[in-house]
Amino acid sequence: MKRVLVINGPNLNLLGVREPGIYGSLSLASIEDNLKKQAESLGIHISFFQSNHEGHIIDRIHDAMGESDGIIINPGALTHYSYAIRDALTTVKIPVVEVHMSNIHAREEFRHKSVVAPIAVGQIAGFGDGSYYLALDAMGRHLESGK
Ligand code: CA2
Repeated sequence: MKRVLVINGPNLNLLGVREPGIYGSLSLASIEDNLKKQAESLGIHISFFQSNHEGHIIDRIHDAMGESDGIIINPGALTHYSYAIRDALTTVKIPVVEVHMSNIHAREEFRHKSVVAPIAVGQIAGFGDGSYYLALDAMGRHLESGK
């Protein structure tokens, strides 16, 4: 059974609590519940991690070595400037799918750049909570392909 870790970065613990206009009305716990059901039907073991602290996210990425076959990550605003998260993801050599609820390319200029995307298998953005489900499907297909 393939093991996938879903990481969410700063402020994503507030999903469903504030700014439903941009990020929808589902809480992170509800999205994780949906992902758990989807993972069951795909035969994937899934686990979750959220932190508002860059260093904790980096520690979790390190701990994924030998433990996870794929990482789905929404690094939040760290997407746009954290070379440390990019380096951690590169170092552990685990395939990465980057996720964003909003279409970062249609928002403010500073959100257009992702320092993570160049080291990811791919990026999914703009589908609200659906971005996470598309990412799990994409990760499943990537792991199946054996590439
Ligand atoms: O669209 C995304 O998923 C983002 O990663 C969300 C980040 C933002 O900085 C990125 O540019 C795009 C922000 C997450 C903030 O989440 C909140 C959720 C509810 C209320 C307030 C913030």
